[in-house]
Amino acid sequence: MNGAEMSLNRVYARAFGSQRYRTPYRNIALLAVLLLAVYGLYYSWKWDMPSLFPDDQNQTIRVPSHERARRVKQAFLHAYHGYERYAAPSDELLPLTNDKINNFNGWGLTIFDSLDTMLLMGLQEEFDRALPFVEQANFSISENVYAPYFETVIRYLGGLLSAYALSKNPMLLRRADELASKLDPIFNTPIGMPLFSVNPTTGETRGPEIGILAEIASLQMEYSYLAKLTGKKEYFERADAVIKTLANARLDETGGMFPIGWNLTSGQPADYRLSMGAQADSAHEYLLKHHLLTGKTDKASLEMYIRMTTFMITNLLYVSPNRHLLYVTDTGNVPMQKGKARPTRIFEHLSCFLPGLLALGAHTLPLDRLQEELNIHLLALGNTSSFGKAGYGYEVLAKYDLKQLHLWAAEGLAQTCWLTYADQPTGLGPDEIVFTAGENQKIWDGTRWKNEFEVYPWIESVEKWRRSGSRGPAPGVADKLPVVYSQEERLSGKPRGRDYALFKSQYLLRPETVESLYILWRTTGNKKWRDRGWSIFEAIERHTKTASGYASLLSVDSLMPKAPKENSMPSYFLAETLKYLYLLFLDEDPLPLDKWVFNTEAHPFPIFEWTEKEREMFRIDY
Ligand code: DMJ
Repeated sequence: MNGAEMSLNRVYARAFGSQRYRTPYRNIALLAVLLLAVYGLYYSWKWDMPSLFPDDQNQTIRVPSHERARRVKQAFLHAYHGYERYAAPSDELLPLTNDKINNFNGWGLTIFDSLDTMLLMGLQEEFDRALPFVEQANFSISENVYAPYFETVIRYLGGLLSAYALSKNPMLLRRADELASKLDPIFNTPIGMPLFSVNPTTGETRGPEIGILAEIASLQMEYSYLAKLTGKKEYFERADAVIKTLANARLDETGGMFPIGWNLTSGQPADYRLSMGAQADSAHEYLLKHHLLTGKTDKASLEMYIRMTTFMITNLLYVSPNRHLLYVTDTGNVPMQKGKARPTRIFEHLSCFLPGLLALGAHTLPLDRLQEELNIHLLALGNTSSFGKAGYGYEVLAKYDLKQLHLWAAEGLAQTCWLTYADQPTGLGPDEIVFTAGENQKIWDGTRWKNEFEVYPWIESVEKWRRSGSRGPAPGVADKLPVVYSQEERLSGKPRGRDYALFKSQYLLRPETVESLYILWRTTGNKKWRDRGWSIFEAIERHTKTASGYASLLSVDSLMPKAPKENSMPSYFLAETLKYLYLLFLDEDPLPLDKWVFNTEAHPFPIFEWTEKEREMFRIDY
């Protein structure tokens, strides 16, 4: 008997008593342990039990990334084949009834929105089958029906341009050019800002005088890239008019931040509503992305991006009272009080693009050397007469390392976005939640949590944490375990412990959270973001799959007996959600972030620079 066997025997002897009983009990015990282990492994594989570890590290071992990417590709094929079979060339599939709907012009929206995902996934057959539909789409609609301009640009035009960039098929560029010229009457307004909708056949336009920020200021990427590809000055001018209008607006009432409502005649703000979510999101997104797309030459957009993020961090960012979840919120239509915007404490799924945007900015911009490298003076941005009330915010941030601060906000927000998924019995995130407010609101004073009493507690907290040299996670970004309420807790109507309540409980197959997980994975290399994306994908498979595609959910917190589905599969599920998930698990990176920029519908465009000739021809002054 060797030493190890002797000590094992000693353990058994202690556990099972005398020598007499040792052998039979030992064998039975060993067998039982073995059976239990096999059963446990099978059970957790079959039911995909949440890991004991916050980041589901066991899943990484179980499913390698190339297999994850393959499974996402299968999901795309399932959705697209269902669309092809029951709905093409209408706009979208109705995945519960195997029916179709024309909700965006009737030109085959899902085809246009899916082209570049097919190319990235290597689905040549599907792509080849799609091309004749793209070539034949007539880009016209019946009288008295109007194409919503914003959606048409980000989905159809963006899809065509991106598919062109990846395939170099000239038909795609020709169609993009044709579509943009048919939409052009939309700009027949006093200062060249787009109205809400246009009939591309008659050229008639429709829309109120007060435009919505996201809808009037999310075209710069598409039009600049189109100008680059076609050499047509008019496309450059469309983008430039938007940039100039935004840059020249008087924003003293909103602290330098763009509100949602805009007067399309004067080009000035028309209300006080501030948001990073619905009706505002992509306008904020295009500030950074247009700067990056044009090889960092559009400095006006960069300045606006720095101003926007400075305001957002100092006014719209909060932390929840008990779990210390970082979130970004909106304000109602009321003027700022004492220089501070009043929060609604609503946190939208749509805002979950923001962690990705902040991480992209921290990764690509010299945020810690703005003054030296870009001649951007933070204090000057805040102290001009146009944004008087923002002064204090800029003063606060001017002292700090902006790169660190943006990354901190990115990681904290991404964690909250992910937790809103992991907290639900379905593992899928609600469309809107509302956070607990009031006296319980906590701040971190460097050593402990205290009640909120300062205007900008968070920035101070992070800076104190940084100065303290702490090795632990910064306030608001430590990894947290999900809080899943039991059925009894939900039925009792008074569950506690999450720091928020569901406000709109649908899951609409939206991309924003997985988009941010993807950007965080690429920019930080931390595989926890990948693992969280995998949990989300598994939940999508488990709860939203139908015989012909994938369906939105009416509610993320009900499993009675199954999560209730809605008869809708938006095209952005194929264009964005599945594309970002696929890229998240791909080991090689086909779209390095210093060479490609995604439009707001996840259509990648290659970064370019204006030539001297183009600068002269287009009269580029940035
Ligand atoms: C997408 O169509 C785009 O990302 C848009 O900018 C807003 N959100 C939807 C999907 O949620």
